[in-house]
Amino acid sequence: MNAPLEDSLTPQIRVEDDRTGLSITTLRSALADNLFYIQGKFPGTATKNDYYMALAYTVRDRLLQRWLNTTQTYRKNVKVVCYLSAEFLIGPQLVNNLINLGIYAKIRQAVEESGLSLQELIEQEEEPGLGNGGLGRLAACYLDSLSTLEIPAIGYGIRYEFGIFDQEIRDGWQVEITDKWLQYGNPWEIARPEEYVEVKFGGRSEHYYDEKGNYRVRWIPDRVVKGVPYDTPILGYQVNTANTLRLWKAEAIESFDFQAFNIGDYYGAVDAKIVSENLTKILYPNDEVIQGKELRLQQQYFFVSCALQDMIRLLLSTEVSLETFHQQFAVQLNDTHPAIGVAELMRLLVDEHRIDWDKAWHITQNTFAFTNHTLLPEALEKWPIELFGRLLPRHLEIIYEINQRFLDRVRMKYPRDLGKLSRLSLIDESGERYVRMANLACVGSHAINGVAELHTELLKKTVLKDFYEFFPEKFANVTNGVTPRRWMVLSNPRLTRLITEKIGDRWITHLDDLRKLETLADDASFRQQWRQIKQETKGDLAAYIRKKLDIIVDPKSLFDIQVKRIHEYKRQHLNVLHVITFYNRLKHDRDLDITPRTFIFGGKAAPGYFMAKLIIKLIVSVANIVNNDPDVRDRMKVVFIPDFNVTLGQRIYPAADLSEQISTAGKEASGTGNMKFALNGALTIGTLDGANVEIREEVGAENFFLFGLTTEEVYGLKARGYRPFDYYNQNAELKAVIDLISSGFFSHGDVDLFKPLIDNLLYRDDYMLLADYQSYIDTQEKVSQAYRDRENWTRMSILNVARMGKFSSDRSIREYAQKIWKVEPVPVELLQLCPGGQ
Ligand code: F58
Repeated sequence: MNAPLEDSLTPQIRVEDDRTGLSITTLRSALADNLFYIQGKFPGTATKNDYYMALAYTVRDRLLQRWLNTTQTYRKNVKVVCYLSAEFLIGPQLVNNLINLGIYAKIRQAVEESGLSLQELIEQEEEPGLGNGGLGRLAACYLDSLSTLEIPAIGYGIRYEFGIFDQEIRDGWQVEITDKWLQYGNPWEIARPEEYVEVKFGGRSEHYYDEKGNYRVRWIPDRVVKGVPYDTPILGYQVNTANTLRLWKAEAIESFDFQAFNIGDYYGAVDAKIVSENLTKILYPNDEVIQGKELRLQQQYFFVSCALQDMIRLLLSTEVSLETFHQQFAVQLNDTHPAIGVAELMRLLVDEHRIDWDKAWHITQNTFAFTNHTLLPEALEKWPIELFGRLLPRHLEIIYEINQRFLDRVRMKYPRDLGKLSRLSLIDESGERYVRMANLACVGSHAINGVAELHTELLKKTVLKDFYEFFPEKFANVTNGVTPRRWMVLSNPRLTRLITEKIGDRWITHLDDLRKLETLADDASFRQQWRQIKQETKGDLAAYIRKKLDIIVDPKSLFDIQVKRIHEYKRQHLNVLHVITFYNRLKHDRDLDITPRTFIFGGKAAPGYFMAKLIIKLIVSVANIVNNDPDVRDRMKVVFIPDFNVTLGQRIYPAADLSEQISTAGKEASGTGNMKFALNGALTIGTLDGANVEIREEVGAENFFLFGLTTEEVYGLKARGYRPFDYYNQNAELKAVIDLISSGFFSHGDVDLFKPLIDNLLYRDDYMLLADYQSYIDTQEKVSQAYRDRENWTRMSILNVARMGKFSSDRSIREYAQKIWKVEPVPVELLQLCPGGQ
């Protein structure tokens, strides 16, 4: 990879020694030192991984200086944002840190002078897959922006030993392989075992009178687990701010249960250790559909309790009163996964720190803010009361108390409206009783936001309607964004260089500057350069596909890409219906003058999600037939790239001509892949869903391929009674496609294989693929026509990029900071910190 930017960007460093110095000589000697002293290897016997580790430590040393300065600066009474998220999908760290430190080119030189290839070392890094998809990646983009904007922040989450599984495709089916990201050690984290906290589970609560005769409650747990923090410094771009991502690992309080050990029960003694450590073993790989698993609730409570105890300790280590907690911390709940924090903060304040209920409630409500990421009813978390009470008996009492006080206010506002009361209640009593986490989050927060304009409006009209009517002032929208550092500078060095040559580098932190490219859209030689870069980047992806999958694709064909988690609402199978339509048209008319296309898919399916796995099988089956059919050779190819993750995203987004954003209107909360594609010059084919609406507004309707029903039309059609079978019957081309799948053409004659998928489409079609089919096909035809006019396509591509300024996560974070958190930047000065001193 080429240097994204040269080192004119290197920030001023005042200390020059072996661990902080940035000269080539210092870097080269630091690399050799680390190979010897950390990896314990001579160059002759060192593996690539040894070199990667030595390099990573060389870079980490340079981060530490900034990180310690940052921590030091924050001791001075500044308000800190605490982003609570069960997932942080941060991606590989090496290159990002090189770029943010401004030493990419120097390190490359130092590495190459040692006879190594930087690219090869970069590829050694295992990415930490501590998230499922958009929600986890958003948290990572937000950490990048918080640091870049110099806003004091801590990300709190879970250090899963096994992150999202690695995906392999065998015989067309997804196979899940355990992700062992820690097996060779993680150079980016620093354990802080001395800062452990204890987290209780189970048992009962006990009511008593304290020494002053005040009525109090204490929790007598039946189990205690230790939470050990592991910190990863998150450096901002060209600033000295390095905030902390603090992930918690569960450990047993004692390595052995000595009582059990003494009576000879050796296995029993080690049992407790295993049970405790299981807590943070594995990330639940489901997206959108939640499973009410006890271990998942334990994970949630575990990391939230660790985080809140950590904040309280930080606060009490200063002179400041605990009653100012909400002035010191703004705590953002990334969906409902950390919503138990509302009850936990109340417990800590009331039971453990003896603050009275009303004051504690004021603090709590002013501390928390809640982001919702979904409209799918099946994704709303709720926990059976029995399970909840068994695990967190005191929290259940607290939730009942919060609920009673809240429902008293509801009754006051809506006397005799039992429907309202039962919908707003924190407890679902319609059948088996549940605790509703979204309701807890809404009541316990001062701000509630959706992640795109449409999504926020729909929240107010549907899933959170009653809350909106009760607390209208709490609702706000903050449209998602992505970090241009990783999603352009790092992943698209060629385009980064071209843009920077033309408009300077300010756009990297002020993405609106890309507007300056607009006039260049009319410059033929600029368009030529733009096209050339896309061509080369597509060439890189083609080479990857050939090497990994042994499929030859033509970089001159239109790269039509859909990468994201596999889900019925995201409609990868609608894309497949188009692929087969395209194929049929070619088969029926061999001389058809079409625009050659490469259809690329990627994404993981939740291991228990049968339909999603069947969709993958369908894609791969269609690919096998199409790619081996000489009749369509050179005109179409279909590729499923296995194991889509952050690293692969960095290769794929920049290589796209067409971005597929084709969810059923009203289902995708925002999407963020849509932004990464458009920022890298892909045009979008999409529905009016999530942030697509705003992307289209920004880039202009003429530069966006819109199709499909609107949300209102979806609702309307559902209400009138949707009959997918009629669409099938009335559309000969659609019928031919469906019949071809049913005939076993793609499944070696097996007519049963795809039956569940086809029956679902014909008789249910919850996501209305058949209703949108014709509009999608017609719009794809427009795409093909548009691609033929290469000059105009390039113009549209340039205009897309030029108008993507809004979708920087810097903009999102500024909005959170102003509207919700009320925090200001606190610049960090790089002081001379000598080890052992200060
Ligand atoms: C995603 N949600 C939304 N959830 O689907 C997407 O539209 C949005 O852009 C993104 O959040 C960021 O706001 C999502 O990724 C999960 O992965 C959860 C994981 C845990 C279980 C429930 C779903």
